[in-house]
Amino acid sequence: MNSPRFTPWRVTSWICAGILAISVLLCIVIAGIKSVGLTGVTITALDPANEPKDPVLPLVNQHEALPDYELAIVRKTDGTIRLGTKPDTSAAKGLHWQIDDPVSVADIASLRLTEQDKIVSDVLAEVQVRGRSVDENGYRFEFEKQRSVGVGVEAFFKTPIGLAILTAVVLAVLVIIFSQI
Ligand SMILES: [Ca+2]
Repeated sequence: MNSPRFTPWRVTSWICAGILAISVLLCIVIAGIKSVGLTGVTITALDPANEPKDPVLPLVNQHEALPDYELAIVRKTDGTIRLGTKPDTSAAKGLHWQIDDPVSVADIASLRLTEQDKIVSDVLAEVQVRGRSVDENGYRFEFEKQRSVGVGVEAFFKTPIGLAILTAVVLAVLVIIFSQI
């Protein structure tokens, strides 16, 4: 009894369409959660008198004795992104780092502020990205965030669930195409 409405291919095709619908829904939900990207950070020294300075020697220019701050994003996976050093600049009035390629806040383990010393680089403060700003070890970290579809989708497809769903979607689409032939 093979009613044309219920051929095995048809049924498979419907199941695949169902998987496709659920996958797309999951994709939107997870991408939505991960879509907040960090676009900039401003760091202010709360106590400028305590900023790290190079030892002032008679021959060293006073200007060079100012701190050389470096900021890095430590990601949960995929390693660290260095945002660059601001040589010989005080953070008393706030130093701003722009992040041209926003990083999903959900993927950030911490932000790490170091002072680039010629001999040893010291970690001055390390914070998690929470809320609008965090004070740590004499420094204020202010975060600029922006929601973007691109950031969410990119972060989503880096997760194991994302990869599994991508595979499922491709297979489902192929089965649907072949079942129509
Ligand atoms: Ca310096």
